[in-house]
Formats: sequence, structure tokens, C-alpha cells
Amino acid sequence: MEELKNLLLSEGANLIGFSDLNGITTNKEMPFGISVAVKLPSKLIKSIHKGPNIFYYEEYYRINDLLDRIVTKGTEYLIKNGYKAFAQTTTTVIQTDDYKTALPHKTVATRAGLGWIGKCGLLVTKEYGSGIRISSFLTNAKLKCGNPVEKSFCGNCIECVKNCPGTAVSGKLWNVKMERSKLIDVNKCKKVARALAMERINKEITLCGKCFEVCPYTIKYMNSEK
Ligand code: B12
Ligand code: SF4
Ligand code: SF4
Repeated sequence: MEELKNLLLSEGANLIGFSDLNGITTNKEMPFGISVAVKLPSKLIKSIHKGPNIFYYEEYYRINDLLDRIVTKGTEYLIKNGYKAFAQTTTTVIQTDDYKTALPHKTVATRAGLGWIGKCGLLVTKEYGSGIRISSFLTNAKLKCGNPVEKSFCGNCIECVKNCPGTAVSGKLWNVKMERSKLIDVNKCKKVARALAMERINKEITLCGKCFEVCPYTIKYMNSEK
């Protein structure tokens, strides 16, 4: 599957991982996942220090479109080679009223070994911290999968807990059996992130990102890109 990886990289992916989702997904036809991450430009992360701005708003949509295109290309490649494949794009994924999806991109990512779930509930990678957006696609092609990450590497850090403007992050250390509600109050997050976006850019969107901007792993990435 080196060819698939190279294709995804050439389309703009920055991180790629393969995961075995047997026992995790209800989709028995396609039990393998491909996780794809695209980094946020470091100057964008720096720019949201005072809150969301138009640059973030535009990048949010640009990177979502890019991710949709990358996972669609990956899916087309697999189908062309005789496999089944399904792209989890912004239009194919269904979100429930309590802000859940059947197979979150973050689950596909931790099972591929790309990173862990931080205290704030975001995927944290050693390469980019949480300064990424992610997507995924599913297949029946037997992939050589990465080692799943099942524990947190946040340690005693509480930067995202201290700095969340909505006091939405509880501060618990993630493990694979933990429910999202133990980590983050999604209603508080959504309320404050929407209020910030309205106040700063006059847009109806959930846009904040303080939790990833202050993460030491994200900061390490930003400093490396100077
Ligand atoms: C609904 C949603 C929201 C809701 C709810 C947030 C939430 N955490 O669920 C609201 C509107 C509040 C929100 C806010 C934000 N969101 Co949002 N959101 C989503 C969306 C569309 C679905 C998430 C979902 O299914 N949640 C259900 C719960 C159960 O899953 P989860 O929290 O995603 O992840 C849990 C599982 O993955 C589980 N898990 C991990 N590994 C394993 C392994 C096993 C075996 C099991 C069983 C479970 C498990 O642990 C996680 C934490 O509990 C995803 C895109 C997607 N399709 O996945 C983006 C997504 C999670 N959001 C994202 C972002 C960036 C944000 C914001 C920063 C907004 C912004 N852009 O400024 C904030 C951050 C909030 C936060 N600290 O989590 C990114 C996260 C990127 C990253 N680095 O992790 C995503 C992936 C979008 C993307 N395409 O990149 N979001
Ligand atoms: S996006 Fe903002 S409000 Fe939501 S958890 Fe992160 S810091 Fe808190
Ligand atoms: S800010 Fe600290 S506690 Fe929060 S996700 Fe990053 S390393 Fe973990």
C-alpha cells in the first residue's frame, strides 16, 4: 500500500495511518480505516491567540475541502484496484443531535497509531500537536496497520484546562475506555466558541481552538516551523 500512501501525500496529506477497526466499527464490510491529517499553518495557529479570525475561518473551509478531496481520491484508488471503499467526507458523515458520529475520525486516528486523545478531547500528535484537521476512509483491503495508541501522553500538563474560555475541559487523563463527557462539556464548548466567532468575525460557526493553540505539543511544532 506504499502506492496509496504516496498518492495521499501527493494530494496534500501530512500524516497517514492505517487501522484495524474490527470490533470497533459496525461496518463489517469495511473493517479497515485510513486516517489522514492535514496540518494547520503555524502562522494561523499563532494568529488565533486573541480568538478566531477570518484567516482561521477561511482555512477551516479550505482544509475541509482538501481533506474531502484526499479521502475521495484514496477511495477511488482502492475501488479501481478491486476493493470496497467509503470516504468519510463532510457530506457523507451523519452527526446526531448530541454531536456524535458513528465512527469519529479521532478513533480511526488513535487506532492507526497517529496520536492520543488529549485532556481537551482533541487528537494530539507528536509531529503537529493538535494543530491539524483530520478525516478518514474505510475499506475491506487488508492493510498493514499501525500500533493503536491507548493511553495519554499529556502527563501533568493542564494548559488546555486553564485556558479554555468556556471552562469546558475537565482535566481528566484520557484512556481508550473513557466517554467523551468525562473529558469535555460539548455544550459549554459550542456555546462559547459560537459566541466568540459571532463577536469577532460575525459568523455563525463553532470556531475557537484555544485548546490546541496553547498545547505544548502544538507549540513545539509552531516553533519548529519558524
Ligand atoms: C461533533 C463535533 C464537534 C462538537 C462536539 C465535540 C466532540 N469532541 O465530540 C463541537 C461542536 C463541540 C466541536 C467542537 C470542536 N471541534 Co469538532 N468535531 C465534531 C465532529 C463533526 C464529530 C465528533 C464526534 O463524532 N464526536 C463523538 C465522540 C464520541 O467522539 P470524539 O470526541 O470525536 O472522539 C472520541 C473518540 O474518538 C474516542 N476514542 C479515541 N480513540 C478510541 C479508540 C476506541 C477503541 C474507542 C472505543 C474510542 C476512542 O475518544 C474521543 C474523545 O472521547 C468531528 C469530525 C468527525 N467526523 O469526527 C469534529 C472534530 C472532532 N472537531 C475538530 C475541531 C478542531 C473542533 C474545535 C477546535 C472547533 C474549531 N475548529 O475551532 C472544537 C474543539 C472541541 C474539543 N475540545 O473537543 C476536529 C479535531 C481535530 C483534532 N486535532 O482532534 C475534528 C476531527 C474535525 C476535523 N475534520 O478535523 N466539534
Ligand atoms: S474549542 Fe475553545 S471553548 Fe471549545 S474546548 Fe477548546 S478552548 Fe474550550
Ligand atoms: S494542552 Fe496539555 S493537557 Fe491539553 S492536550 Fe495538550 S498536552 Fe494534553
